[in-house]
Amino acid sequence: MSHPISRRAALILVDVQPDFMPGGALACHEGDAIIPGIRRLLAQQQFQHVVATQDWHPADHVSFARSHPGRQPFERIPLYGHAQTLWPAHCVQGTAGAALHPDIDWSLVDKIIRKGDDPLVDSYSGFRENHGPHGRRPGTGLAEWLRERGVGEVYLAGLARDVCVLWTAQDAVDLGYRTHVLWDLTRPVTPESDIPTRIRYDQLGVEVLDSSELGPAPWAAPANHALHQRL
Ligand code: VGL
Ligand code: ZN
Repeated sequence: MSHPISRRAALILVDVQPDFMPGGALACHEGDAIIPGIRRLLAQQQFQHVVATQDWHPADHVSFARSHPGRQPFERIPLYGHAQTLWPAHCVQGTAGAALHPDIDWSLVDKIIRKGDDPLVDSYSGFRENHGPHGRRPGTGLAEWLRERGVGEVYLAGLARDVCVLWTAQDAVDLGYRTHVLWDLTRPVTPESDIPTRIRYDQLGVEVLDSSELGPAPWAAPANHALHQRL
């Protein structure tokens, strides 16, 4: 309890979806272990702004191994001049595995950003698509949404800490946000990558902390609230 949360901070929940959890199509190691902590964080209402991303692919998405005859999941192929990892089919639009996780009250979230719906382009970051056929990386609308609300700091949690959370953090840093990752509320697709992943966050200038270190949010304290009601 040493890390106060600014009024200008947003919590971004990345891809909290059953397909990234045990039993899902692209399960992260212990992916479901983040659920209780995320529920606790949302119940505490310490963030002025909360956003969620949702991986949302068509059935024939370019990132699926099955879209490339002869290829296997987790192989890498060149695509648009960059390496593309081929994944098992996951988060197919309208399936249970693609839903926002049913154990979280999503009415506590202000904005949901769907990504990965272009059949030809993957999208790891919540801010913009991966490289596509035209070289550009079109935005998802998240940066504009945050800018309109004066957000200057982001806290990331969700899945996977070595893929979509990492790419979202990288873009957040590039866009000038003070960027934090709540390490205990993330899990990896590849647990063996945890040490290099952690080093990568450090190199990016991302502050890595645990959710237990958060709070209070001085602007939201009950005492302040009572004072404002009297004024
Ligand atoms: C993700 C691989 C493919 C993620 C999404 O949410 O980290 N990883 N699509
Ligand atoms: Zn995906």
